[in-house]
Amino acid sequence: MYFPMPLTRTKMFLVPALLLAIAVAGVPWLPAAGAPAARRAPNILFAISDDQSWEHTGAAGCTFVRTPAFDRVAREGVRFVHSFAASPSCTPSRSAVLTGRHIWQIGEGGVLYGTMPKEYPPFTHLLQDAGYHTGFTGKGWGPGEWEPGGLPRHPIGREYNRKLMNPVPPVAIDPRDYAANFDAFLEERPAGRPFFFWFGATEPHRVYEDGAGVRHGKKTSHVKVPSYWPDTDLVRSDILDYADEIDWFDSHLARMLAKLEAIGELDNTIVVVTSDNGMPFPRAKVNLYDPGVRMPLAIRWPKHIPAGRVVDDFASHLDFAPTFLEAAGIAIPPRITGRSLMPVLTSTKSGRVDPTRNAAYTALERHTWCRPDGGTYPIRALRTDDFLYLRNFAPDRWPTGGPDFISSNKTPHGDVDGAPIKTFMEDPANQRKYPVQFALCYGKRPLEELYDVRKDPDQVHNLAADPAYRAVREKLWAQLRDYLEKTGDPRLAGRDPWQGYAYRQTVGFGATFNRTLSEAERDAAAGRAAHKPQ
Ligand SMILES: [Ca+2]
Repeated sequence: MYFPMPLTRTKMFLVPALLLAIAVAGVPWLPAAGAPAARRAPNILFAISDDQSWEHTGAAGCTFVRTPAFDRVAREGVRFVHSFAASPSCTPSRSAVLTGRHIWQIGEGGVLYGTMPKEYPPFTHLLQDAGYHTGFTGKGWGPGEWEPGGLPRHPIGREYNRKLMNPVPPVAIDPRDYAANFDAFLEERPAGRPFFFWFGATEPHRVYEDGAGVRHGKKTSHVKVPSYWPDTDLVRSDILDYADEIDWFDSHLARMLAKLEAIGELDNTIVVVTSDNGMPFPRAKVNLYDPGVRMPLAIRWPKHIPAGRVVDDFASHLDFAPTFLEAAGIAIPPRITGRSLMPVLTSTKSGRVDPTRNAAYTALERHTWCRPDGGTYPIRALRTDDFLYLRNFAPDRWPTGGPDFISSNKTPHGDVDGAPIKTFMEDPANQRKYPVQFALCYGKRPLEELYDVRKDPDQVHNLAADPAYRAVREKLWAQLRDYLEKTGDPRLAGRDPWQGYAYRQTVGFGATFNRTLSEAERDAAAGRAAHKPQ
């Protein structure tokens, strides 16, 4: 019997399990007597940190992080240097991973504090239907409310978050013991079933323990501050505190790899390590410059993926869904926009494996509620080997939300996370002291931006108005426009459905903006006393 069920389980659980056993009988990976191990469906461990930019891994050459687990996956598998999230904000990025579609193709799935429309079921449900045991620890899909979108069940699977760290870590670190929760998930796996597990660390999302990086031996002298931030000890220390949380994420990944190795499952597990969006600093997270959307990515699957390769093909987070489905022997539905990475993964080549993988398309609509009317900051971007082209569809708006509105983050410039660097840069005296940096991080932006990324890796010299680059700019806009048209972006047609999407934050000050709640509910959720009766 494939799925021995404990006798204590209810009949309600047994019936679907038996139906499932019948449904998967024809799936080619099902372990048959004497079948070679390589024909078994692989397990999938999907490790996704929260707010980590691409260059902050040891394998990428960063000297102030300690990421032996990521580096091992890269060394024993493939590392991608041109991996891009769909959007630089938690929820839209995760929705795109799960659906394999761009944020302009998934309705309310494309905004922070949105929902998951049932029209675009996540790949995890297809894995479940084929017999996969699925679950997650830490942060899964979100933040938002998936239920109003009408999905019949959770977008990932069962939650494993009950095991807590002992001793309790510093307050800035998530108290949940991710690796122990992975153990709990494995213990509940029915015999003979492959698994999909989502390890969603909440690190290195803010807040940080101030000075933790330096206290743990990191050196401010190792930090290279990009030209768009003030180069001060405060900024360097803030970056090291971020790095310290990357180390935490990696330490749990190391424990998970060790566990899989100990139970003999590591080599039949596709291990993917990435992040959902870039570092929570000005002009990084919630921006379509590289620090906001270019992601670490390493994938390991011995016997299938030739090891030790660095690939510079452009990979999108939309590509995970079709990759996993292909690996599991499940047909890829036509609704998925991403392309399977399997041909690149199984190649023996390094560098550019597939010449057609030469561009990334990224997008932003809404992060926090940081404009009075709920208006978003719409951007679409095209990144190639040589250039970054951005189209700011509403250049009259402040990219950060601006100085005059208290956002759902409870601050002005709400799309910049609260941080030492934020407080420092927004101080009026420092605005005057660092006018170039302040303008780059906080200023309004023109309709078009164009950066020559080979000459200008910080992406700070906008060439869009330079006559010498006119032909390049026109060619890139034509390419981006054609792609948006082909993939049905309402923004291109002048429509703005995003403006009307609910902001579904239900706890804290942000609930003030949740129009799906009554005024009394908003007050209660935001922790304010109810208004006196009129
Ligand atoms: Ca995030």
